[in-house]
Amino acid sequence: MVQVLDATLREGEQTPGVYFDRHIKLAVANLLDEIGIDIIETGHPAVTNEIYLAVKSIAKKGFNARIGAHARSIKKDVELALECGVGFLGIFYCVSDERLNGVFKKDLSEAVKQISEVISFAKKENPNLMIRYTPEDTVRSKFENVISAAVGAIEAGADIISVADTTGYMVPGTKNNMFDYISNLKSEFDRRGLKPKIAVHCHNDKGMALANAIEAYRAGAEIIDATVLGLGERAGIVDLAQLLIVLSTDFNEGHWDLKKLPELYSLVSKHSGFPIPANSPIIGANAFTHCAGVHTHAAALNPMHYESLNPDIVGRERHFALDHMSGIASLKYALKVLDIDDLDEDVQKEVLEEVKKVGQRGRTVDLSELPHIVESCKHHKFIKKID
Ligand code: HCA
Ligand code: CU
Repeated sequence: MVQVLDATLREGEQTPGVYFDRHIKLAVANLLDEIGIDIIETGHPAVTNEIYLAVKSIAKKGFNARIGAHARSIKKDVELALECGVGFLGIFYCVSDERLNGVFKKDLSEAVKQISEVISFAKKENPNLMIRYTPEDTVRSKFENVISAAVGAIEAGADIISVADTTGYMVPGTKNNMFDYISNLKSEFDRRGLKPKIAVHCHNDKGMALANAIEAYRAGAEIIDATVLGLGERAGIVDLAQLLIVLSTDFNEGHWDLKKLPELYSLVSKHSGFPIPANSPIIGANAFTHCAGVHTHAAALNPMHYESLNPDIVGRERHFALDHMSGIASLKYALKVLDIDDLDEDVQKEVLEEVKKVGQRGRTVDLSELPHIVESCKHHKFIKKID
């Protein structure tokens, strides 16, 4: 059974300008827990005292989800995370020669030593702690470096190795694909008799994050990172709702309460200041709205003609937009929803003309507006009659 790690409160807060107050972080964590998210990464306690306090209060809530903190491979970061009482600790450290030489002025063996020491320390302090080690920018780093650091981390007590596509570099079907990467990594561990869980963290710089995450899953990754609205550094990471839907509907991995997703998304959208684009899959205002006459005609007969996802899966409803594209089927559908069943065909036609006129002005007619159009058309017919 695959697990999903939500990183909205950690990676998501690395979106420029996004900050969640402590009580909002708690509310987000609460909803994530109600949805049944397996691991919640709540922040990096060394960044500010506010984050430290937020991580601590979430960890104290007794959620079913495993509560995690993020830390650099530095003892001080780990101590702060341990003080918060988390059950999961994500430690990251780069392993590429370029970064080690250029930024840290260290060679690989010194880096591996530091990673191993910090992980052994954390494990000794709390043997029940689930520890994930991430070689930052995993997929662009030299494979031997990744293996040395990961093996060192596992021997020191890491339970999970995460493959980070920190720059959204991978593309399915090319030589840089996640399926092969995870498969190769797993066989390296197998050869050494090591059995860490494999996690994956995919950035979305080329819009490939979800596709890469699914590739990783198919190759055996057991934990997948995501955030609400795909928030995160630059173009962000995998979108949580999209990931949960694909895992549940296409891979039979359904242990999440998907109906709570819209509430979670509005909460995060409101407090991150990130509007939900209308055409966003699953959550966007238009995600289950049919528009063109051909579509609405067929979808009114049977929604499967134009839907591969039933809106009910997230507790939403299907809509038929009324605008310049609408045909009589859309209008009839809307009238039925409004319980208006006494309109002559000629009035219906006139109502449709009016709807199209509004549509040509660049907006849709919503259901609260339609009865007024109906009334004015009825009135028009009445006036014509007495003339
Ligand atoms: C970061 C980088 C990171 C780390 C992922 C991880 C990445 O912002 O610190 O620790 O698993 O994308 O590599 O998010
Ligand atoms: Cu990241």
